[in-house]
Amino acid sequence: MNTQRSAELFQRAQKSIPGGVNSPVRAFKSVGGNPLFIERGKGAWLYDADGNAYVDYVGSWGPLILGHADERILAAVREALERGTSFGAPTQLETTLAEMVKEIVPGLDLVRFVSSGSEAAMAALRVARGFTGREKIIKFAGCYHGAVDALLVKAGSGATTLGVPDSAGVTAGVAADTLLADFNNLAQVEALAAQNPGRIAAVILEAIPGNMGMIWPDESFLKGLRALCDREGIVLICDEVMTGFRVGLTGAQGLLGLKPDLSIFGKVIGGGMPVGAYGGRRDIMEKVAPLGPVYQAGTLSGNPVAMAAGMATLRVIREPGFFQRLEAKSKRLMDGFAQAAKEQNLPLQTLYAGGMMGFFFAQQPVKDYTQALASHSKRYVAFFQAMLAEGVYLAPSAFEALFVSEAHGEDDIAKTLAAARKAMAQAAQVPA
Ligand code: KE4
Repeated sequence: MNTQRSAELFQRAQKSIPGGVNSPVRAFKSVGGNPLFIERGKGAWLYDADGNAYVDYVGSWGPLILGHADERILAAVREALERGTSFGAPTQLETTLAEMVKEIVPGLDLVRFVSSGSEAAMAALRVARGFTGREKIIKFAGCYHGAVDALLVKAGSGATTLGVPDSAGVTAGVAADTLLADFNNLAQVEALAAQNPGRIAAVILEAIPGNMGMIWPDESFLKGLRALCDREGIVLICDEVMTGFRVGLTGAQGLLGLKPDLSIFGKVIGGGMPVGAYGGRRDIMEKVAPLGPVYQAGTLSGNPVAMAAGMATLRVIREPGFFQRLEAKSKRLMDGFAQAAKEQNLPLQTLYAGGMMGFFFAQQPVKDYTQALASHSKRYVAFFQAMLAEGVYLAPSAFEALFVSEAHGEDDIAKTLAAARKAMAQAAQVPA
């Protein structure tokens, strides 16, 4: 596959942008080779600067649940654009999208829009600290909640991909207030709570992590977290930036019966435009300025064009049958990957929920960060490169999730599974 033009564009980009990318995971560092420069996308397909075409399972890291350049979203954005791009004043669109989100996700009394998932995570932590008057927070190794100082401690996604789960520049003072536990390990959380009585403001988690690969929570773990937070007066924050409106219409919390105090969202609710959101219990959210003493603000928060893209997306995905059809595609794909691995005698663990998928080259199901890191990431790299050569674009990291869209059709899935059979043979060449 000729990728000369991408290589030239990458050289040029590196002269002006750190690493030539505006987000580290895009740099292909852990999978080798140069990142592809994308010219355009349509439906399930991406087209790079050399004219190569790929069936896309990154979907801009989750937002594009309807596929690239969906006509319904483009029409909504064009209509909004005609009226102006931004006002820095309230618009009806923001209220309508907030009402749509509240209608879909139970327990959201108030919602505030921001421009990214990181911003939403930062704000949710600040509100939890302002509400409780406490300073410490608990996060889980391998969970990623955005590029937020307090949360870049044993973080997943690009931080793990690049092997820098604890970022430079995060001060000891900030990190000292971030307590760490292993995902699916309730005993560790109980011990942290016992060692820090009355000092923990919040527990934050991805209820179905997708940033150390995709991992399934133990039911007892989530139930135990909820009970512990009730008992200790700790704010339970569910990070649904990736899983919200993705693993099912009501996200991981709806799928798993979790009732968080605050939730954060992003990705799908922006339909590919910059949107994040945080919201939840009224008594907590009423601490947010201008109602209360917790300050949070943003020039482009609730941007009307972004709101229009989000509304157009939610109008489609809330229709009956949408997630059944989407999950059937995920099942076809993961079952096909498992079958292809079996033909090569390769141990493969697969997971899917709604339009989100994950797989590990591992003997046993992966339940936490340590086990994720122990999976055979070199086999992932071989598989990734072989799939790319076959025109299938997977996440350029073993520590991410994959996303299917409404636009992925039977032919796209058949092409993907044919490529997977070849790519598994390549992965099998990598010694155990
Ligand atoms: P953003 O600031 O990137 O919009 O959202 C941060 C975030 C928060 N919470 C979860 C669960 C997330 O997955 C993310 C962002 N996800 C990564 C990919 N796993 C975004 C890709 C990137 O960093 O370039």
